[in-house]
Amino acid sequence: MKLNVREFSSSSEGFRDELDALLAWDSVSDAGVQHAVAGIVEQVRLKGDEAVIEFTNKFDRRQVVESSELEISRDELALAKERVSPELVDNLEAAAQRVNDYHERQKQSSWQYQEDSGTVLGQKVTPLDRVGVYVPGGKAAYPSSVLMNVMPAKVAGVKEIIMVVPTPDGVVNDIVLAAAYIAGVDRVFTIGGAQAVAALAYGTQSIPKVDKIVGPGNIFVATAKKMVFGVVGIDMIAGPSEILVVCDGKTDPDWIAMDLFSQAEHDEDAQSILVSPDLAFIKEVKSAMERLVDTQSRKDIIKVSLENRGALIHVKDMDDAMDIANIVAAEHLELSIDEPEKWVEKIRHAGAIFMGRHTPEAVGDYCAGPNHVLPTSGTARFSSPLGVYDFQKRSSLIYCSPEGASDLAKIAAPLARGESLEAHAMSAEYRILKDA
Ligand code: HSO
Ligand code: ZN
Repeated sequence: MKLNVREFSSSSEGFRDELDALLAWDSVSDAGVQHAVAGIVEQVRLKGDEAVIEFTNKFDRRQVVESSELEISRDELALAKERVSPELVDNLEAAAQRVNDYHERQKQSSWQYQEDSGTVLGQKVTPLDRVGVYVPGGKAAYPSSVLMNVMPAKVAGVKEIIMVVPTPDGVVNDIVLAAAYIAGVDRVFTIGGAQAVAALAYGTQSIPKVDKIVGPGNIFVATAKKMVFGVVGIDMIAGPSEILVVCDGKTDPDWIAMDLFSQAEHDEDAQSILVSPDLAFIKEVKSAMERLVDTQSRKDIIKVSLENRGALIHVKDMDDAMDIANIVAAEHLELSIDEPEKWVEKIRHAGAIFMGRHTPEAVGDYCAGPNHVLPTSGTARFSSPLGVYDFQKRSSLIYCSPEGASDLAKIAAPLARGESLEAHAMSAEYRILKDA
């Protein structure tokens, strides 16, 4: 089967333009969607449960009458777990444990220091009180994402975690519910879309208002999250999955083909790119992909994704490859090369870096330990994987000793007068010690 994948070379004229065109991605900007979402958010804010029930019945084709029908209890989650095969439950639990252990190391602690005057300065770290986790229904219902979104919040010490998941036609996904049980979600509501985001942001009679909303969703969910940002915190607006594989030509081409497929199979907009200094190897990977693609259950999605946004890029050498990796700032970067620990030093921008030939991105998606919620679309230039720090916040601590206050007032008061703020100046000066 012939595959249509862009092939180009970093030494060709116009390479940078070609690369930029390949990477271009327009996230949330549809005016029609904006308008629809604004209407839904407003209705939920004004009418609460009544609007949530109305939109849920309409969009998920349900017949909910009472808001209590929207909640799934912890006992029901436990029953869902019973319906999942014991092997799968074991694997979910093993993954949860590894994700937990990794994230434990991310916990930030409060700190303080004392100055000679006795003044103490510090930072107090506190978990968020209540967090909402959005879990998509339908084709992108990933139990692994339940673990990845909930575990860091748990480790941070968030008191209450509320999960929302749409159940179109009332169909629940037992594996998603089992993952919620294992991860320790406190309450689950079977709602989705912009109405779920609005319910979490503003609270309704039966759905508690949260402090932050995390989790991926379709364009309606992403647009709603952007809209309620400020009322609540949000994690990020995730774009389609991406993988950039840098290979020196010495890894089995079948392995690389499958690594590229593993992200391409997520959806038609996903992006899989191979960068290599070995042109013959690029051809081998291409033939491997052509041989293997029809063995894939999601071959139709893979083909479209590779045709739309895939690329095979020939580079001069490994330094050139590293430069391109830094421009792309990929969500997932595989360094399928010798001495990855040496080359990784050159990488400045990537969501997660998979080092060596034996580290497929797929293990990171499930169970290696690090989070699989990662910055996409080049946002790794300025943002980081979802982590415990996203569920902790910081308060500054200041304790002034009498001597310390007196000293600081002498600096503060003139600065306050420079801003014409007399009350500030006097408030500080009242603390100046008479005999100092
Ligand atoms: N690779 C996805 C996460 C995922 N993969 C979930 C499989 N399941 C994030 O880009
Ligand atoms: Zn994946």
